[in-house]
Amino acid sequence: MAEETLFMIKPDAVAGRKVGLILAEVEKAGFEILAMRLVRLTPEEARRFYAVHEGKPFLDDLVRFMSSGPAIPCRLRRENAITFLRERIGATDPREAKAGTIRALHAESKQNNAVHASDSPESARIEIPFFFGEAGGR
Ligand code: 3AN
Repeated sequence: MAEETLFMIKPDAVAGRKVGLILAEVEKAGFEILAMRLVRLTPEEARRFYAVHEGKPFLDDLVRFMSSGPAIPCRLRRENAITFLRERIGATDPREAKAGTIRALHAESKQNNAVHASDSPESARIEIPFFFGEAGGR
């Protein structure tokens, strides 16, 4: 079944000029780009986006990183999009990510890990409207 997910190229990958390479990999993997923006998150927005990590020791640094420069959220569609994209991006820590995954290729560290992808249908239902509102960005 065709499914939608929220994908985001994080500030490290935008600053590192990896946007074209990463989008090429996403398109080669069969995803359709339904909407895309370039946004600079405020610290408040970054904290709200990562609300599930409230109380974690890395949250303040994560918020600083995510608001340090522009990021590119994308609304993507594909068969089995959520599970498939999570496999394509690889583990949170690039040292543990399988060879050939986006994080193995492009991430710097566990925090500066190049990309985000919704980890469940519940997350996608919250994360897509976070960036693309009621009208879905179309
Ligand atoms: P994923 O992005 O693989 O779903 P999450 O949801 O556990 O991973 O973490 C969200 C983000 O928080 C990660 N993408 C990463 O930037 C950061 N993060 C997670 N765990 C750590 C950690 N132990 N130290 C530093 N940053 C972390």
